[in-house]
Amino acid sequence: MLIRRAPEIRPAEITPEPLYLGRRAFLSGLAAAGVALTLGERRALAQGLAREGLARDDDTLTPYDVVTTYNNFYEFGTGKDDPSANAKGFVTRPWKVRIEGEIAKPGDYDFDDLVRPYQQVERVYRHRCVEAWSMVVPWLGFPLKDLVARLQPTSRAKFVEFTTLLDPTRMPGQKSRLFPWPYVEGLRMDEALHPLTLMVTGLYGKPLPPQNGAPLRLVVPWKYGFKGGKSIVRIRFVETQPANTWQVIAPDEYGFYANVNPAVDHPRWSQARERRIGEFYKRPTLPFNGYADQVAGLYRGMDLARNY
Ligand SMILES: Nc1nc2c(c(=O)[nH]1)N[C@H]1C(S)=C(S)[C@@H](COP(=O)(O)O)O[C@H]1N2
Ligand SMILES: [Mo]
Repeated sequence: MLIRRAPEIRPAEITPEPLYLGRRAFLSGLAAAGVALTLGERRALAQGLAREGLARDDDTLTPYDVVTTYNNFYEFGTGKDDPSANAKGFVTRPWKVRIEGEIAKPGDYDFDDLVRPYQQVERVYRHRCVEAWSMVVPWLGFPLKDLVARLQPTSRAKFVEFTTLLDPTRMPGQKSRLFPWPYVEGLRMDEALHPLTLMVTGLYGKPLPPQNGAPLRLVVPWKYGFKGGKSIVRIRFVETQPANTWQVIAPDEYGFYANVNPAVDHPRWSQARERRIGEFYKRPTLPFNGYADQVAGLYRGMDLARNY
């Protein structure tokens, strides 16, 4: 239901008419339409997608300009507008991804060769930062489970670890000692195999801009945004739970699971509500960011207030 084949963009579909887009050309049409949609168009498009099970009735796509200029990517600075400014000349070809650990087929893959076998899908996901703001983003990518299946994990593979590029000459933020670089994130195997978990290569029908994690990043829509490591160069299958960067630097504030949970406050602020970027009134945060029906079963029997 959630998987959509990226349609061919035919000239007849290059029209910003929102309902037409929602029904027929879907998100690929957004690139052709120049992604300069009005609020009404973004709302109508999201409502069309809601009917297809891709969004909620109260979701409106966050404008392309906002998604690509309001970013968290500390390798390019800590301000929200730093990454779009500082990542401008970031070169993402050639790009190697090392895949190793508990799998039958380890190796160094060229990015383009790595992603080529997978059917690209377009998914509108709510994107909730731990800082209590959120967006609605039309991502382009492929389910991580498709990649994992091809790599043939061994029975010892219990977690997957994702590592961002380490290169202070290209990522100026890494000259600061803010983090123990490189940035590392991780998922439990069943989370990695969940069909909602995406390896993302683009947004709004276009290749991923550097500030959003080009050429390859992780997106796990029921977790806080920091679980989505950007500009990934290593994917490692391991037996023990990876030490993810935010948990390493602030273990009393950030856990491994990081499931969106309005009932568990951050020690310094509430997680009960969130500000959708571009909206004035805060809205309630939903358990598992609104994906509880699909993912709550992964955590049955776990104390989610302790395992945050
Ligand atoms: N390598 C790396 N990945 C990262 C981050 C980062 O600083 N470095 N920030 C995370 C946080 S806190 C969030 S909310 C999301 C933001 O993704 P976006 O800028 O595409 O919205 O990226 C996550 N991935
Ligand atoms: Mo975040």
